[in-house]
Amino acid sequence: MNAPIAKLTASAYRIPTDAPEADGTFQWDATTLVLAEVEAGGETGIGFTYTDASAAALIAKTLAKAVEGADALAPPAVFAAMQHAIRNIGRDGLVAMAVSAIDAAIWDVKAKLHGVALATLLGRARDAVPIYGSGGFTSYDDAQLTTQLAGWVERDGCGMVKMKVGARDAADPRRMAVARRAIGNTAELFIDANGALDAKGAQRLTKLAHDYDVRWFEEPVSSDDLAGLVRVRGHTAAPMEVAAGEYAATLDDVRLMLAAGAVDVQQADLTRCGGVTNFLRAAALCEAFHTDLSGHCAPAMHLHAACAAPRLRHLEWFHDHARIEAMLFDGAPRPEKGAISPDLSRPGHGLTFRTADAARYKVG
Ligand code: SMN
Ligand code: MG
Repeated sequence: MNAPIAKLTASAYRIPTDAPEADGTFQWDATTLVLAEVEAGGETGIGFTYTDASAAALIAKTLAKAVEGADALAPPAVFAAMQHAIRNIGRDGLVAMAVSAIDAAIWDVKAKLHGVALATLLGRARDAVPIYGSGGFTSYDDAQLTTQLAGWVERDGCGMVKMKVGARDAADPRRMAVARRAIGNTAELFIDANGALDAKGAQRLTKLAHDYDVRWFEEPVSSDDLAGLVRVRGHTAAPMEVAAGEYAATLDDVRLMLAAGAVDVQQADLTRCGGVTNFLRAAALCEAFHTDLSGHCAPAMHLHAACAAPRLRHLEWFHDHARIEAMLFDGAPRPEKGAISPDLSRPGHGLTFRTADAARYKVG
């Protein structure tokens, strides 16, 4: 049995944020979603990533040539064909994101052709995945920070929330105090510096963060600086953990981070690291290194693979992405008691793109 891929298409949508947003090293006022659609055996599968709209052209013009005609029931073989096709245009960044969206769409169509939920096809290790609310942007005032973080704990039942730090050193202790007041003493507080600090600056912030019982310090220094992450991890006392990995585009990126001992918890983003195929391989690497894995952003794309991944600790309920996925996809997951779970009665990812609602945001 096989199901040749009849068509691969792509489109892009730029959705304004609901308020100006910033972290330690970047600011933005819109998010672009790039959607890949694969037709095979009379079914359509979808996958998406958050990146520049130019990825849509890369998918429809360049990668479609490698994918069309290949067997949708053999996602790892299509993945290998895509890797072969991109050798001379660069494998990371935008290209890895385009490949990730296509790979996720192929797994979706495969599960639909088998008439089962993707989590069922992959093989479930769990039925639900804990989420942590994520936002707490450095552009927010204290009232915005309080409302957003408290909402995740009180409305969605999250046991963990993450805020951004590192934009203005002097403001961070006050902002962490505001966050801790907003979420009470039970929920865990995470911070993410997006690589804004050097190792000494991170050490200073680590000491201050202990006063607010911060449990997770993400990208204290640049993820390119594995030695710096190792240093920060060395002076970070339990229960605070160091995490990084959101830019990993290949298994080697994940392996090098794990082998360096750079993190307590490895992060990987299915929409950047090579789709469902490579996310599960990254999960196997984490298992081999006895390290937990956390899925970065795009919760609706991660959910089914996260149910299948060993040592999966949690998924990131990132404000921009949770908002966009609820706006534009029927079947987008909804938090319940701090977790999300797949609807196993819907084949594939269980997501349907609301084309008409998305039309006003279309940019490619
Ligand atoms: C992040 C994700 C997506 C856009 C900007 C920043 C971030 C995170 O580093 O981990 O949420
Ligand atoms: Mg981050």
